[in-house]
Amino acid sequence: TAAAKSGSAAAVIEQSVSELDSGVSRIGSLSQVSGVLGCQWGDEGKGKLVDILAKHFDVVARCQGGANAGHTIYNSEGKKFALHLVPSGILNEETICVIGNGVVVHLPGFFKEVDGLESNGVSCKGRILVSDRAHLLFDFHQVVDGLREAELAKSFIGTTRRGIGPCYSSKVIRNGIRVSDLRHMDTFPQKLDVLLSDAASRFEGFNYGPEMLREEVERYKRFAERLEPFVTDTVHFMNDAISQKQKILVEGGQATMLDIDFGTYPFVTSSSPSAGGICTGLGIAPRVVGDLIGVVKAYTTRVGSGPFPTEILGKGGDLLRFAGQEFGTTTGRPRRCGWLDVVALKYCCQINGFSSLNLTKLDVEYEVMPGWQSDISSIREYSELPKAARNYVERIEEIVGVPIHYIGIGPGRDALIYK
Ligand code: 2SA
Ligand code: GDP
Ligand code: MG
Repeated sequence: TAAAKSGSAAAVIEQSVSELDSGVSRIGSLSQVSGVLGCQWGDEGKGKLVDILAKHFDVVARCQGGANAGHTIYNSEGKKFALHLVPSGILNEETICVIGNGVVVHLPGFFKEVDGLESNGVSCKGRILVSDRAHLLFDFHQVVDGLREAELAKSFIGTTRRGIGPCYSSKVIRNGIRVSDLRHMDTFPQKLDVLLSDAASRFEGFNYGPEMLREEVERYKRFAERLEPFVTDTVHFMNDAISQKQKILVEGGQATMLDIDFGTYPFVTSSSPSAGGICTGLGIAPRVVGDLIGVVKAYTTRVGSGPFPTEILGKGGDLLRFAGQEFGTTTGRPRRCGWLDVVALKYCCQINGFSSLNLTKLDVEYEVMPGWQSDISSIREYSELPKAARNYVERIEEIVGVPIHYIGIGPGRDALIYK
């Protein structure tokens, strides 16, 4: 920083405190109910921002999607965490994490994630609430996901194969099984039998018999017992928290270009990762939702098939993939890479009405511009960025008409410039 260059220790401390203050006051002024949503095709760095913001919020809630999401976070010691179903507020001890009614919950995966967090010293006890209305995603949904992809052959979607589409199909066709159904184990086997028989009659490759049902029911009896302390009427919880003036941060999974309504259909996910999903996925009123921060990468990535107008094929794409470490957090798949698509970003801003943006991975952007060949990852003040980098940020603001308040220049908690 300028102070560091001038060499005075007191000036350095004073300056870093004032930089911190500007960031904290910006975060502090976010609305009581705020949200962090993806602006492209996912993996913009939502998890990192949610983790940073979480200590200023009482509750962090997921409202849609499931374990298809992959949110990578580094804690202050640089330890890496990859979260899928558990909200990215979990690393902040004071935060309560809600898995809302709009989420689809794969219990074996959920317990594995909780065990992994606990064994890494993150206490989850009493801190994760799972909606009694959330739909259960069974292993068979994952099998069906794979069978559907195989059936589509060359036109496959490129799903994460986490069973998301098939589980939301069960929900919408109205024979899905919800978390609250685990409290009625007498009727559970019959409900599961309907789902499994359906899958077996639809797919030749799906083997199903009484032994499979019996084993799955026994497994779910054990899961039901273990899940009970987490189960909550989260609609009630969220609305109570709002009346008690608690601060709530909603964490989006995936992104608007993958939205079932607004994305590049049919190459989309099966939920609503844009603003509307917040109300339907948590049971809170639109008028309580305030600031929404859109997270956008300085370039674009997408995993899976589907249109990608600014994709860079060949060497250029490879360069971005390696510089940005663009590999799926859930599946490890290489992500397709390309230029920032400002037309798509503008469309996304229209749909979601963002109050500000978090531009991420500016440190990775490799466009050759005068004065921007340097490593910007240790810069913490906007004015210290190379002129070409600032021009880039300001041009995006100008085109999309939303201020960029947060700029990512590294994966760590401290690697954020508050503009
Ligand atoms: P699905 O599994 O039915 O939701 O897949 C449908 C489309 O949605 C895309 N999708 C994603 N895109 C980016 N990131 C996601 N999460 C993981 C990550 C992905 C991974 O953080 O890296 O590890 O591969 C995610 N989840 C779903 C998917 O690619 C399909 O295009
Ligand atoms: P999410 O799904 O939107 O939460 O994003 P992912 O976690 O799947 O992918 C984003 C990746 O970029 C993660 O590995 C983050 O640690 C990393 N990341 C986030 N912000 C930045 C940034 O500003 N610069 C760099 N180099 N990496 C970042
Ligand atoms: Mg991701």
